[in-house]
Amino acid sequence: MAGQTGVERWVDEVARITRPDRIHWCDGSEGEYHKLIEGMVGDGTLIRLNQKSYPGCYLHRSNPSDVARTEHLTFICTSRKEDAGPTNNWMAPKEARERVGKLFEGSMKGRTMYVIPYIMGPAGSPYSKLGVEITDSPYVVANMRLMTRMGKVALDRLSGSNGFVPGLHSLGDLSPDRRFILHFPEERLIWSIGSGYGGNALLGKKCYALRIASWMGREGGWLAEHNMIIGLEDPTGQVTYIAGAFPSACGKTNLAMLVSPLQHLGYKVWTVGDDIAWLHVGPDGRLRAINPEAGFFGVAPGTSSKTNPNMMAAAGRNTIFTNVGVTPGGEPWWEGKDPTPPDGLIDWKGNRWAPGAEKAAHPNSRFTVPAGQCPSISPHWEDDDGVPISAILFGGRRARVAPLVYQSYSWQHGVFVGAGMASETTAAATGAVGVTRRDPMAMLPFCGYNMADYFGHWVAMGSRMKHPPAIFHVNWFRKDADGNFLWPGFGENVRVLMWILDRVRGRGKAVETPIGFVPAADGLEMDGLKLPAGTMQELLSIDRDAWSKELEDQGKFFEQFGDRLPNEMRQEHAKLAQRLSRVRVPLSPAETSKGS
Ligand code: GTP
Ligand code: SPV
Ligand code: MN
Repeated sequence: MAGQTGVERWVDEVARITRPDRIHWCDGSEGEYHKLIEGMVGDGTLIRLNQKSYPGCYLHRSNPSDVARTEHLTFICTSRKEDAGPTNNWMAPKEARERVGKLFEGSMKGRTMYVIPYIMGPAGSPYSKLGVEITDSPYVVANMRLMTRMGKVALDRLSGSNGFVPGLHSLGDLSPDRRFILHFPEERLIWSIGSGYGGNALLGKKCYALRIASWMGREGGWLAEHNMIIGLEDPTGQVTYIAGAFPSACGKTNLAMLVSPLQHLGYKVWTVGDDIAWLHVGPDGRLRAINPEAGFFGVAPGTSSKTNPNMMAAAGRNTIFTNVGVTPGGEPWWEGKDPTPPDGLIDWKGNRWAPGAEKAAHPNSRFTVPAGQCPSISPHWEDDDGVPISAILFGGRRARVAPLVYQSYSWQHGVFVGAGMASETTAAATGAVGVTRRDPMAMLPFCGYNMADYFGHWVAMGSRMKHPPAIFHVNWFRKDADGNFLWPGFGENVRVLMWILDRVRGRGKAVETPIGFVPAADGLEMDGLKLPAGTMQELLSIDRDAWSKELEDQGKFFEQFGDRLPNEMRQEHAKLAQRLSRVRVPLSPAETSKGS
């Protein structure tokens, strides 16, 4: 009962400060959800979509200044600044409580305060964790119901334990000047005010499952990662599990739901998770992954029945769409859904859309979908012990430099590959789009502690495992001189997954290069895919001079950590420099081999 009392005490304390008109404890029932939805349809927070073609689907238009994560307003509040590290914004806990505490005073006046008990992870899993979010946004409640196991199921588990992470959220006045997303990892506490947007407001997701959990994982010997998780089935029916870290809007969801064009050869992808993985060393000495979430908060633009038919099927019912356009027939619409925009389209702000510069859907428009609705959902996605991971992928958007795929030489080298990765920024966070930045392990915005210590933790995890996963880097986004993608991507990525599977099994044709093993010119299965002459060579080529520049950028990035950077990262950086210095030709190696 201690936990229950703990929650009640905290709820009372928050209510005294925020002064809501009413307090509602969420039970997570269907009836509660429908009442919430009806309330939001009534006050215009939601728009009912066409219930014939999109049963149970609604559209939410957010405040136009609140459409993405705001990284510059996101803080790690540790007592010592060094523990947050140079890549995080830091605020002293005392200052944070005073400054932001003021903004919560009376912030829920006239509103209902919702108390959301929730579980991150399958209800019976030893790896799952509890949270309680307090919010004054019914939109947040509805989304939390889709994204987590919420309500009674969590409350029941809570009464048997006292460990839960409290997260306080209020919409405040939605002003970006009074918006703060604060994490107190030492106290396991989250405060968020001034935004209703996904990653800022659904506190179970990035705030808990990544920033707070990464801190917990470092203390407890496990990892909380920005990862999709898939099972790749081979012709014998054996399934090999792969985790993949790509930055926001860089292809995790799409890879997780890949429809294989090689099903006739017996290869198929099963979805376990699309955004977050908690990774523990299991009793078998293998890395085991659970997906702490229960739904997908996916990027709408670019999603179509061609690129991601599984998501199109999943998001056809019981889905909340945020900031997409709407057709006169009441169906959601976004760029890339079909080739031509329908007549009479209304844009994401509710205005009549006309062809021109303005997009009908915001580039970071999203859908919130129950994971169980995905046709490719793995029968093991809710396994209490998680799934055993055989390979980890790091990847990003790189128009140049990074080849389609390469394999690291070892766990330690693989950690360096992840630590040194970079990607072009996307609309998932406010700010410039398309700027290349270092984004180690796709965790730059999500690591709740000093990233130097994080790299050290990754190195240490390797020695805890009897069979550490093989580590790869992938890049679906390499472009030609005219700015066109060289690789068709989406379903065709299964060809790369097949090579990865072969490599994990000690097979697969590869060439040793300074950066790692790259597929031989004829190393990938190309049945049914014809690329223009020279394209595969270009996709697999390593440009010595570009990599020398990359090495220099990585060095600069690592420098900011000073003495705290683990020696292993310095060693790997030096080894890469050495291997590169031995290359005599500017391009290696694929340009010399005649492709098939
Ligand atoms: P978050 O939810 O922000 O963490 O993103 P994510 O990593 O799950 O990205 P997602 O799969 O939603 O993809 C983001 C965008 O990239 C979408 O517009 C996709 O259509 C596009 N995309 C995904 N995979 C590929 C690919 O293989 N090739 C190309 N060209 N585009 C892709
Ligand atoms: C991301 O930005 O990486 C997302 C969306 O997955 S959000 O949950 O809003 O952070
Ligand atoms: Mn994400």
